[in-house]
Amino acid sequence: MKKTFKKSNEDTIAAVATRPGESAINIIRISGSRSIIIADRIFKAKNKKPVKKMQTFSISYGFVVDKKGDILDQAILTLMKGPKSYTREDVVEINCHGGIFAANKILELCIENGARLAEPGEFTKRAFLNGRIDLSQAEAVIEIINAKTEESMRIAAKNIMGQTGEKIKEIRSRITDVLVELEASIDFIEEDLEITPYEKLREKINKITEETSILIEDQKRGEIIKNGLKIVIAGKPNVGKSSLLNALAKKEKAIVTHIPGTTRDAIEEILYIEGIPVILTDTAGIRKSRNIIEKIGVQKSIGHIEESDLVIMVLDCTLKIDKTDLEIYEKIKDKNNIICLNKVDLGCKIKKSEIKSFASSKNIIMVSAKEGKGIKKLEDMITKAAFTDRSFSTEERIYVNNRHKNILKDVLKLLKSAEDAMKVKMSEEFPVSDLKIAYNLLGEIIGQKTGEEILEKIFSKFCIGK
Ligand SMILES: Nc1nc2c(ncn2[C@@H]2O[C@H](COP(=O)(O)OP(=O)(O)OP(=O)(O)O)[C@@H](O)[C@H]2O)c(=O)[nH]1
Ligand SMILES: [Mg+2]
Repeated sequence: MKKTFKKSNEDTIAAVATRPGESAINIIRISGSRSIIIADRIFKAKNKKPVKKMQTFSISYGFVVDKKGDILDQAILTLMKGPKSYTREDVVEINCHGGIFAANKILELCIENGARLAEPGEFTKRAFLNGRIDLSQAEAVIEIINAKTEESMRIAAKNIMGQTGEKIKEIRSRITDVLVELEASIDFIEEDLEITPYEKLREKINKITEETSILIEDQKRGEIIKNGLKIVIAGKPNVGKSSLLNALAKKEKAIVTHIPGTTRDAIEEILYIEGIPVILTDTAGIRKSRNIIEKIGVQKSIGHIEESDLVIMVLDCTLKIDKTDLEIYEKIKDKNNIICLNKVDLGCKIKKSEIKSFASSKNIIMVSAKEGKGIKKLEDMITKAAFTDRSFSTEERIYVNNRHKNILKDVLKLLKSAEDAMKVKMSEEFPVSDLKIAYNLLGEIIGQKTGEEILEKIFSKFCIGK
């Protein structure tokens, strides 16, 4: 056996791919040029056929044996020869009986016979390095493993099929089109043959900018679908915040009393509105208080507002708007917000126009948390506000991840810079340089010219055996 300390992509790797612990079966995965040789050393088929004689994508029943030839376990072996395998290398999977002992023992045998322990995500990394999938597809594999809702699983499944990669390639090829025209002009400059059609090219850049912006905008929705929409209910004491949480949650989660300052600590409830997970937080009513507990509660309320995706500010519509309301609005005005006039069952003293005099919010709604009036409308308003009015459907949308979004934001800046340069008719070298950088950056999304450090970071999030 070759003893090397440096891990190489040429090594044959092995890992237990199932979760250790009690289970019906466990799977040991081996990938690399030596996997068939190793399998033949540790597995004896009942029909005596060696693994190297097996057809690809066939299975064999037999026994795992140790060095002395003693049987360790009954097993089923699957052979998937490269390049038509997960990693594009020869892959052998051994299904053995459940429990920790058998699987670990078989893994040990693989190592003794020349395999090296796989690192987290190394099988998927090889699939990427060997060109079977692009980097965005590899990332989607983790997303499917981590998916907590059906909707987020569907998004990840589409990305595994390469949807993001396709879109990025399309944007890159549009950039190439513009680059070709610009570079052709540079070539002809000496001969004074052609004037660069900047107007036409700017239009093209604008179209690319638009598409890039949509991807960034939709990432926010994707994030919400994956991790839930964080909504905070805020307002003065006693306006009916806890009652509103209960009305939306359809249960008596928070304590409601007529005493202002009832809620001291933030109360969280997870619910689903049209299939979207919502993390709804009821907070302590905001007012100046001498009470130390209440003061801390108010501080917390402000913290929650800052972290939220959407704030529902509740007003008691039987009372006139006062200074505290205006101060609270100051804290939420830069947030996506809904202004909720509560207690309409008692008659409303506030006119919408009064609210519009200090708030720019277009989302103003009247409800009665106590009687459940207007709650359905409020739910509709929440989904519209969260998804900035664009119809909500995962079908035709592409959801990039956070890493992709940050790259796309840089691309957007470069596109703008290229467009600006063309606007003021700077020489072709300037937009060319911006567009080339943008083109290369986009490559990082699909894994072209992606540094080892970034790859490490991505694949380390995987579990061992994947
Ligand atoms: N008539 C009527 N009363 C309501 C409505 N919503 C809440 N209330 C009453 O208003 C009082 C305060 O309600 P809460 O939900 O505890 O108000 P809060 O904003 O959570 O108050 P704090 O926790 O003290 O900040 C209670 O007596 C509720 O029954 C409503 O829609 N109509
Ligand atoms: Mg309360």
